Amino acid sequence: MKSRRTFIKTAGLVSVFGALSPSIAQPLGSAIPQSPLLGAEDIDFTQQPLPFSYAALEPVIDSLTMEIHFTKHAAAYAKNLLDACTAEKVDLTNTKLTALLAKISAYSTKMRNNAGGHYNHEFFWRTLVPVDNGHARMPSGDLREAMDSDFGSFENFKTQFNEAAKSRFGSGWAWLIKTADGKLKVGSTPNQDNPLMDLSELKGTPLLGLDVWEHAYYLKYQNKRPDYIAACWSLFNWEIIDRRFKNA
Ligand code: MN3
Repeated sequence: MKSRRTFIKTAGLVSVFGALSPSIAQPLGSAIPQSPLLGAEDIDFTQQPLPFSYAALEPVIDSLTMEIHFTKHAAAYAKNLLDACTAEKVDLTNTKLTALLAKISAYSTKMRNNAGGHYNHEFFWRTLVPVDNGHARMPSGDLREAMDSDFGSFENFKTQFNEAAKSRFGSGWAWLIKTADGKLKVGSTPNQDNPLMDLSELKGTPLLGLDVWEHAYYLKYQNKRPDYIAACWSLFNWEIIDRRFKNA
């Protein structure tokens, strides 16, 4: 088991990082490039380099959207999170971001928006793989069985997820989560809230999250959010999502 996982991890690193352009491969600050195969457990308070180039998700997500999304929107959440942590005296060396999210109601709105914004984007990038990566287009094994059991079928899950993503009014995220009682559940959160937050109506461990803010798709899809949602299914990395399911 262990050697297989190590092999997959190494192969993934070579194939994904091998395709990086030099500008993207530069670590941000002192950050060390993370394996794109990490599920979510490595997400901390700093923005990590993208595990793919800006153009890697074309034609689903265009290069300019990806660049603006990463270098402007996501970078701003990360910076504002650190500012909020300084102002609200968060001990960064002894605090896990997930623990902070779990008691986000004790902090400011600025902390809520930016801790959520930063976590959600780091989580999102790790969920995506280039279209022609040869990856599975649907889950298998335990996760697939859980989907059959909790939704009836993968297609039913997909329909529910699409509906959650389409119907989220204004800005927000659609999620697949594992609840505390071990069930799979689909839902959405407003703005940059997420299911790890104590004040979220939808609560559980995120397995898959989709950004449905207009900044994520407007340049290419304009008002057609459903087209963006439909296209994103070819980018989801079911190996990662399955790992999150097993670890949750
Ligand atoms: Mn976004």
